[in-house]
Amino acid sequence: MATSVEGHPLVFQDLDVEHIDEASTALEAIYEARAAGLVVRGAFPPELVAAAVAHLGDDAPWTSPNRGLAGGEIRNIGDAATPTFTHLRGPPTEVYKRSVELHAERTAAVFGDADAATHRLQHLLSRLFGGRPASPPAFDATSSWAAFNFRALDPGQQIYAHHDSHFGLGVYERLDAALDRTTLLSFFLTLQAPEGGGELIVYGAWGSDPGVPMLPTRFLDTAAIEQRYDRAVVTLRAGDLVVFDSGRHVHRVTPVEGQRARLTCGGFLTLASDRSRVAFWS
Ligand SMILES: O=C(O)CCC(=O)C(=O)O
Repeated sequence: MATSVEGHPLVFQDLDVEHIDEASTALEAIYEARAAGLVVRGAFPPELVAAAVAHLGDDAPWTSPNRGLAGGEIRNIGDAATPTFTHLRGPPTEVYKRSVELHAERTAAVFGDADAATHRLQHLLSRLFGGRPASPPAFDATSSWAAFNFRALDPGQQIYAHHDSHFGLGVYERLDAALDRTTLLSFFLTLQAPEGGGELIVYGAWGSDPGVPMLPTRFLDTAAIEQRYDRAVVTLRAGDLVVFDSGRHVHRVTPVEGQRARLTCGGFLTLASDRSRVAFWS
């Protein structure tokens, strides 16, 4: 951790999946900004993770929504409800709907089962919210939001500093009005860790802070943020699940080093305003 100069507290819990019931208030604590995030080690069974890695080779149906963003290209299977270089205001609703329609088939092709990963996420997120239900919210009368998408960061690529403030994007008109939009949390599961780099860094800076350092390009000024704010560096192994307050905290993923791509699957989550359930989606 860097020396704290200014910024918000960075409580980041790190626990083994066997102790998950000791974190039954974790999601509320993150949502209410009493903690920045947590890691659940060994959250997914190794055989499910290995099946996914075996099916996420170059012949999988990857797309490159950030093509042209030097050093920041990320490959995806399935859309994320975020701005990308291809869709600066996020995927249009009809584009996202295609991801919804293909989600079960794509997930079965990767994990060898259409539901196993979603059920595991439902179980884990529910445990982190005192046993209350966790599921993807309704997208329309017959389908739910896609539960997660797959991401690959190739050697040399990174995710630049950002915060995930996406509720204003058009596709979120489809999000259940009973869900809290105060902040957005991110979750992701590491399927394949890179040989080096690819760490998640979460800063004590919030995207909403007045004076958070920006470059003339409107990208966040990572060098200035590094100097000014505390940070949590999260090193993830295959099978680890991370949940953090990506809606408020500036964060990034450092450049991947070595020969191997960094593979993750994940999305976003929020709590119902009445705190009765958790909703997660890509
Ligand atoms: O590493 C990932 O899959 C995503 C990291 C990130 O920027 C996020 O979850 O918001």
